[in-house]
Amino acid sequence: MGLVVDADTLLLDVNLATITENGQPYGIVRNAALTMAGGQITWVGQQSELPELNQEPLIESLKGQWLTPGLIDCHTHLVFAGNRADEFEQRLQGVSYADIAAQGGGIQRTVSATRAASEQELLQLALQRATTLLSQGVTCIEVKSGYGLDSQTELKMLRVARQLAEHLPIKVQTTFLGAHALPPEYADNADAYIDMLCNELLPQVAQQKLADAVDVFCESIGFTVEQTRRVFEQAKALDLPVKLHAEQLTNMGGSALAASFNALSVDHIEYLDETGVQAIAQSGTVATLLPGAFYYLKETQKPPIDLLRQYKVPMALATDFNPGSSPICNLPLMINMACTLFGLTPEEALQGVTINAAKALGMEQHIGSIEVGKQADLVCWDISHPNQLAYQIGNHSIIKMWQNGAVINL
Ligand code: DI6
Ligand code: FE
Repeated sequence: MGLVVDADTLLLDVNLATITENGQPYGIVRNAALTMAGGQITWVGQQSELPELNQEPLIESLKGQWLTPGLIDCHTHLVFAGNRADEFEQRLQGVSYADIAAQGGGIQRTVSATRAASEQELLQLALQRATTLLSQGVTCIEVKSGYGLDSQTELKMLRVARQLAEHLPIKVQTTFLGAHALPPEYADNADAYIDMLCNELLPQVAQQKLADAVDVFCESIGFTVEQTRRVFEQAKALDLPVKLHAEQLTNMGGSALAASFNALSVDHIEYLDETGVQAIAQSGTVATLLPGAFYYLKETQKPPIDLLRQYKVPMALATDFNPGSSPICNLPLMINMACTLFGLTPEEALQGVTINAAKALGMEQHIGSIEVGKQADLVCWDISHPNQLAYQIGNHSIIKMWQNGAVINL
């Protein structure tokens, strides 16, 4: 008796970049077939070895095209109002990002605009951005709060993020980033703001199930390691995983703290040193690289890629899409930038927006690779090899996409 596989859909004559460790670069399987049932992948392998199926599936030949897992943007701030093009002009004149923030620009500008916007307006803006990402092959996004900095607006942002998945065939993971900047109401009293976050806002966020994780901007122009620890302790008490904006502009030791809380990821990390890399290697924390912010801020300090490789830290890649340091709504561009700016290989970069991005969201059991048991979030590309996804900028054509096994109308 051979294996009988459950299948409502059968894809034939396809080349797969499975992004699994099957001994081939990119986890390639050529001349493959794939079956799905109930939104999950039920069989993957050489077409010549296709087993018996339990029903008549819908059959589709992909004519030798390439399939990858759906891309995952694991770090975005895509719910916000307004833009900061004038600050871009100032920065081109030589004013630094930190100076603009110190003068009341930067994040505060976006906070004012986001507080003033209605939930509907924010949703419309966020839907346009999420639709853009979806059209690039992105089937899952993470979205942070952090442009409200008061209870009302932080909750509004998280509700908007949650609503994206009701309107679009895209998965959304939300992250509470109340500790993104100090709001004007708490000027010069960061500890009191952290008290408010821990005692009032975070419990509401948890109770309303509005966040899947908690993040802090731990930085010279953000919050201290000690303040970060207090937020993380409350997140832990509420059973929420943590992640951290760490070591972006200076080496504060935030990554080591994050590791001690088994953080899902530490993000940016241009200034991370070997001790920090060792700490995150031990905790299994993902290093999320954000080449868009590096490029936009004209940073010259690169993240410690060789050390991350040496200690086998999984590297994820994301857009950090936000109106200040990375107004870039383009995940495929990050695949290229990670190679050109940071020296990742095209294979590492593709892992960064698939399996390692899934790990950075704690979702690697469900998405991020083409494997039996995972959700059928798939992209069929008009390419002749997966390395083309790193090589080419701006003209990737997508033939077809699936979210949970259902064809996405592009
Ligand atoms: N790091 C960043 O790169 C963004 N936030 C953060 O903590 C920048 C956000 C902004 O400038 O609006
Ligand atoms: Fe960010």
